[in-house]
Amino acid sequence: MTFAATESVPLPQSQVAILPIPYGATLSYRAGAAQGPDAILAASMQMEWFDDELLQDLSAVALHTLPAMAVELSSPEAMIQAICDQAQWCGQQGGWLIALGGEHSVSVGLVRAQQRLLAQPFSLLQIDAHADLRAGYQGTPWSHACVMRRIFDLAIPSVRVGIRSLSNEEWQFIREQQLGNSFFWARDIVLASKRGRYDWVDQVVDQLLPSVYITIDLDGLDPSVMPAVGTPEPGGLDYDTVLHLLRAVFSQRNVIGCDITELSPIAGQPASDFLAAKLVHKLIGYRCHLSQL
Ligand SMILES: [Mn+2]
Repeated sequence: MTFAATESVPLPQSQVAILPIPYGATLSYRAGAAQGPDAILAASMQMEWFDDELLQDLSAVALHTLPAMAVELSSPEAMIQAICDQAQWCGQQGGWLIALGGEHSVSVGLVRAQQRLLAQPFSLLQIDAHADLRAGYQGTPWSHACVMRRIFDLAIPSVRVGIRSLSNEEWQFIREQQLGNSFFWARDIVLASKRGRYDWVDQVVDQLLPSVYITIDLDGLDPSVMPAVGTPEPGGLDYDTVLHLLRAVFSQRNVIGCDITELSPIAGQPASDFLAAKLVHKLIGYRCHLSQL
């Protein structure tokens, strides 16, 4: 299956490459994220290519959909290494990647690949309900609950938006490392957005280096619009707030790649699958029409 059933142009000639990663081995609650990529690709077939906001026909974009990654079951670490190798290869071929998870731990491999590809430092923008800063979880340091701690270990500065769930251990770590300013808590953003205030968006962008990798854990959105996630948390972002933020980042920074993770489809409820596919659509449009390339 390819994104929106488009014919893949060769990777070196593509503007955007899509990498499905159907991996969900360390999930702790609703364990369906391995079905996420197929659900996004299936929903993508139903989307209009014309973007009503950019007023652009995205069918002109040169897309390459990579084959879904084989899931490495020997260990979570082996899977993350395989993802890193694949993303690095894709980058060396000239591909600009949107990866479709899969559980959120896939982002560690994707970010590590960017670090190998890029000579200069870059920031990470995390949209998520969870801090994901645990040192280890359920016996592994490579769990989805540790993804941002592993990225911290890579010395990549991160800005976190939509967070509303963390442990005392994580809070102590945030205090020790003085990471508090990098948190844009869901409760503040939701309230500001309801009042039509978006000054927090400028503050997010101000913290980002010129090059930015974006990781979207779909549970950053509110469960009323995105119920199909492994661990739904109340009090999340709405769809338009996420787009507002993404538009600002794409138009003011060089986005080097993105991932969308944790879609865990619910049978008979296609709205979440459609939201995730539409978000991929938006990322493609912003990349091709807003970016300072
Ligand atoms: Mn999360």
